[in-house]
Amino acid sequence: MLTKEMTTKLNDQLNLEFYSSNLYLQMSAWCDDQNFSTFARFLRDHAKEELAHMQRLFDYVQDCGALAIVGKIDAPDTKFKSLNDVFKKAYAHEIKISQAINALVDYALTKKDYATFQFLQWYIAEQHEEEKLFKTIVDKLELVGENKRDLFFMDKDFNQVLSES
Ligand code: OFO
Repeated sequence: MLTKEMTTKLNDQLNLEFYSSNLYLQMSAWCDDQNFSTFARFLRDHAKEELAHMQRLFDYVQDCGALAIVGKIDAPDTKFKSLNDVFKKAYAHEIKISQAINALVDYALTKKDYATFQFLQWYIAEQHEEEKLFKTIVDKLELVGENKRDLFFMDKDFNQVLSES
């Protein structure tokens, strides 16, 4: 059984995952608009993954007999300076999500809510992967720089990487 406080915290996280999904969807629109079609596809697919993160939390809250609450979600930014800017912001966002998950895990342990502590382990592993993924893209973009032509070829290369994965 979830306490009222834990339910609120899980619902907050659920809504944060919703925000992540909207953020990546919006970023994908920017990439598409700038003709970075592979990065756009990657971010659109990632937006779907974030919805799955949200759904997992939603189901857990409901399965515990508490009420999942979909709240008001902030609108993400629509303007970005460059592709580099997009992915730096995405990476910074993932770090923020990891911190939120860590705080939740910490809270669950402090309150001896071992079921929620156990449930959250999946998110710990997932965040590790997500941070690694976005960091890799940021590092590659740093190497390529801001030249549009180079970025165009990187978008094509990225297509190759995605189709092989
Ligand atoms: Fe990107 O992991 Fe959820 O938010």
